[in-house]
Formats: sequence, structure tokens, C-alpha cells
Amino acid sequence: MEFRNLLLEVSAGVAQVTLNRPKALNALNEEVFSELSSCLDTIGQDSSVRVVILTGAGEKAFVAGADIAFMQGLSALEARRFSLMGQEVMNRIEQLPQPVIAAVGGFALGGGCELALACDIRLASENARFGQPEVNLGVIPGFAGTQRLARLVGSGKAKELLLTGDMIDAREAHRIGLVNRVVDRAELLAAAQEMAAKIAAKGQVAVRLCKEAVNNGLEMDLDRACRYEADLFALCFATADQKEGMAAFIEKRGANFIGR
Ligand code: DAK
Repeated sequence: MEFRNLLLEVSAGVAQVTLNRPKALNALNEEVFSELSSCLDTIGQDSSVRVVILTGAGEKAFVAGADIAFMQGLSALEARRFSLMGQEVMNRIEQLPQPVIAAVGGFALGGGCELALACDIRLASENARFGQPEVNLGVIPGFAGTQRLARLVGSGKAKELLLTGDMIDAREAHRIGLVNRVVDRAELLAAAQEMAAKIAAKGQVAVRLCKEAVNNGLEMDLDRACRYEADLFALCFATADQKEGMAAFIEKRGANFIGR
């Protein structure tokens, strides 16, 4: 598939999606959201894709936020439409059957931080910077940042970042749980590919159900969530992967999962 603002490469079951507007630090506008939406549609329906990596082109930024030049002249109704488009893309990432790893090299600000938050796992390079600077522009985050950030790092830290607009570096992001791991800039994509390959080698039904269990379970009380987990666990026993995985363990060999 060809896009103006994205690069999509699929290899060995891993789709790498690169936001490709480096001159604007990969800022998000309607065209980018529309392309991301079709790209995610294609990936979601492609069962050969087991894991997705989302990253930004250039050395400086993952995504420096929503495109301020684009937003500057929006009417309230257009702003609402833009916000809903962005939220739809973020939700689609969260609900994509495959796990999504954000490889964050450089700035992840505003909508860029929100995009990383919608992913399942965040790897950051040493030079990564995170923040929700919307208050500096007289607005609040519009792509669910107030919600996902608070759920991930707790309301106290989230409010500090949201109210001050301060940027934090990769080490601090790691310390507060916003980032899973910090690596050298030169190692970022290799680290993401290595993690993706590790996940891609597992039973794919189980991988997808894990993502679903965590995402949906977090919206439930613990009793209901545990019963939900039991249902998904039971579902695994209807798959060839469960039979293969357990047989391989008993027979002391590597499992050969087929994703069914
Ligand atoms: N939008 C558009 N262009 C951007 C941009 C952005 N967010 N960030 C950077 N650029 C452009 C710069 O304008 C510059 O373009 P040229 O001048 O070269 O044409 C180029 O990228 C390089 O940027 P700098 O020259 O500024 O580079 P520096 O290294 O000096 O600074 C920086 C890097 C990331 C610290 C700085 O560029 C910066 O502060 N950028 C803005 C970061 C920011 O404020 N991000 C949050 C954006 S607001 C809502 C919907 C959505 C949102 C909110 C509400 N509703 C509808 C309710 C979301 C809001 C946001 O994400």
C-alpha cells in the first residue's frame, strides 16, 4: 500500500508503520489520521501480521503532536471532528487484534504522547522526550490523553504533566511507568524488532486474547474481570495452539504454533 505520510513494511509477520513527515516532526493532521486509519484496517484484517511496530521518521521525533499549523484556524466544529478522528485512530490501535509496540525516538508530545499511550508497549530511545504541552496552547489534550495517561501512571503524575505542560526525559518516563524500556537511539528499531519477533513466535490466539483480556478487564470490577479471564482461558482449549504448546512442553521440544 502507498501512502503520502506513512511507510508500511511487512516482514516475517511484523508490520512496521513509520509516520513520515520528518520536516514537521511527524505532526498529526487529518490526512495522517485518515491514512493511519486505512493502514490499520488493512493490518487488522491481515492474519499474516502478528505484531505491529509504530515509529516516526527522522532522528528528532516520534510525533511532536497534533499539527499546530493545521489546528490554528479550525472552527469549534472542525476541532471536534479532528478530535473524534484522532480518538478513533487511537481506539483502533488499542483494539487492533495484534499487539502494537511504539518505538519512540525523540519527541512524543501532545498527540504524539497520546499515540504512544494507545500502543500496548512503549520502547524509548535515550533522547526521547514525553509531554502533554497542550496547556501552553490554551487547549487540553483531545485524543484521550487525560484518560490514558492517568490510567497508566496514576492521576497524580498525570495531572502534574497535564497541568505544567513539562517535558520529561526517557529515564523519568521509564521511572513513572510511561515507558517499558529505554535503549540507545541506534538500537531502538532493532530492540523493537527483537521484541516483536519474540511475540510473533508465540501462539497468536493466546497473544491476541492476552491483549483483549487486559484491555477489556481494566474496564470491569475484579470479580467480573476474573470470570472474563476464565472464559478466554477456556477458549484457548478450543485451539490447536493450546494442544501443540502443551504437547511440545511434555515432549521437551519447541512448539510449532499455527495461530488457530
Ligand atoms: N505541529 C506542526 N509543526 C510542528 C509541530 C507541531 N506540533 N512541532 C514541530 N513542528 C515543526 C516546526 O514548526 C518546524 O517547522 P519549520 O519551521 O522548520 O517549517 C519543524 O517542525 C521543526 O521544529 P522546531 O524548529 O520547533 O524544532 P526544535 O528542535 O527547535 O523544537 C519541539 C522541537 C518539539 C520542542 C518544538 O517543535 C515544539 O515545541 N513543537 C510543538 C510541540 C507541541 O506543542 N505539541 C503539542 C501539539 S498540541 C484537540 C485535538 C488535538 C489536540 C488537542 C485538542 N481538540 C480538538 C480538543 C492535540 C494537541 C496537540 O498535540
